[in-house]
Amino acid sequence: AADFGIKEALKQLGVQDINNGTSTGANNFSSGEILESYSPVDGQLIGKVKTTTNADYEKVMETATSAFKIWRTKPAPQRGEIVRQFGDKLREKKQALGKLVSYEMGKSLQEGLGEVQEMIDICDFAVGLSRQLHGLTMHSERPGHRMYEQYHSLGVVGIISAFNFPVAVWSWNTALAWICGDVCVWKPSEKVPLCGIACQNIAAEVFKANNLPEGISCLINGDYKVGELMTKDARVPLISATGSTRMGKIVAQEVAGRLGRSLLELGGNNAIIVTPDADIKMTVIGAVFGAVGTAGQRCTSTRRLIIHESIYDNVKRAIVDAYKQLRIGNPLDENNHVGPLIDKDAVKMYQNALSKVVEEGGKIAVEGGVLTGKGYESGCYVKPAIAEAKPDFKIVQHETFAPVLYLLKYNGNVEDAIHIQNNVAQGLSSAIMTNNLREAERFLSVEGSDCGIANVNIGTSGAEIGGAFGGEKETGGGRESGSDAWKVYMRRQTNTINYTTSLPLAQGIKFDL
Ligand code: UN1
Repeated sequence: AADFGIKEALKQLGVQDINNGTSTGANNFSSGEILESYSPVDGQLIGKVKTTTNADYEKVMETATSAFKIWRTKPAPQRGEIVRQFGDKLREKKQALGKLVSYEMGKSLQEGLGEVQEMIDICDFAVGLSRQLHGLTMHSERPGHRMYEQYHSLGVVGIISAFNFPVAVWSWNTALAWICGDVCVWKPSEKVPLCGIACQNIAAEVFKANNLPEGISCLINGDYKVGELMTKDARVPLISATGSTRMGKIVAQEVAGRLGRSLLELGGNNAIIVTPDADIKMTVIGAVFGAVGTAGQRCTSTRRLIIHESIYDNVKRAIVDAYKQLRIGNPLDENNHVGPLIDKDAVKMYQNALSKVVEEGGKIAVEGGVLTGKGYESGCYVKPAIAEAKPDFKIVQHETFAPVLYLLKYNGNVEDAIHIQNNVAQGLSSAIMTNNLREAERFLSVEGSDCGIANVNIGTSGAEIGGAFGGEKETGGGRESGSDAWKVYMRRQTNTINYTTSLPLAQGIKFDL
């Protein structure tokens, strides 16, 4: 654990605290209104940031587009070397950055450090990938011709990220975009602006030490209006946006309207199916971490448990017992499991979900509530709650970004459980707990889970960076991080070369002059 305080962490990250003026971060032209960042941990003002005006944005785009002209000409493995150095800097700053994530966003320190570890992991992945940006070669139908495809850098990548993973999601995009030869403009969530400044400073340090243009990494600050500058801007060929389905639909239409590309990672309504053949002990660990980790504010958080009626009471009892062990409090204290929600608006949405589920006929199995008193002064700490509900309740169909878990009962066979699991608008993460091979394989088959992530004997959250991350339906269809997610950050070109002295046409077409 880090044995220094938040002030020291801010200092190490080049972020000014409240007593020392306003942070802008490296290569940031922001001159607009002040944005204040309050910690949900203790309600204290941590620091201030200036927002990006339209004129500032133009300056950012100028540096980004001119940096792209230089960056794209560097061989990909050299770009990989820069990302390797960036990963090393993150290793150095892991404690400080993990601490800031925990303090500004509210997730537990272990999870804050875990998030920085994800950044380091994606850098390692990207370094290897920088020598593997492969295209295919094909056999031409024409004699003396060669045909192949290659991937070229795309340009300026606009990144819009959410408060819940204030640093990792940016790095999943940047680490890949950078080795692909793109430059990035990032709008972090206005709820966690200091995390943005800290990351920007780390990146800028690496580019500067290598005499590379600062514009390879750019930061813009503010709310959705600042994001809109990018989504409407034809100079930004790719927008990668993480957040609510509501936001994603607006971004998708805006970007599609100019025929740009978008990579969307939106809401989930993730379920674990618990069959009669489930290992109950494993189920409890997976479900409880999935439901209360990050205070239920992960896109992959477990929202629904779909439990077979024959084991329903047993599973319910085991989970309710486990909830009694949960310690809620300051996330920087490693003894606590659950920290605060991001802000009071989130607390209202949590309360709303709990009253809605009762209104619709649900039964509370673990009582929720907002915590008050010593240590809970920020007003953002809530008790993780469990409600017994029906799959078709409106509130169960809806993603509430809070620690509210719905227990749903199924009878019949695994197909019935799969039907319940798929019968929601979202399609991010899903899991089945079973030792029955037939059930597991059915769950993974074409007739099984319709989500982008489907796990067996693992919960819904905590994906590794090596796989492609994202989901279907209202989750937006994008894939980030591992596997071949890099391809969306590049443009593909098909090349045919004729090395003869005649010009035969494809499809055998005769055209004699
Ligand atoms: C998110 O919540 O935006 O699988 C991403 C997980 C993390 C990523 C979550 N690796 O929970």
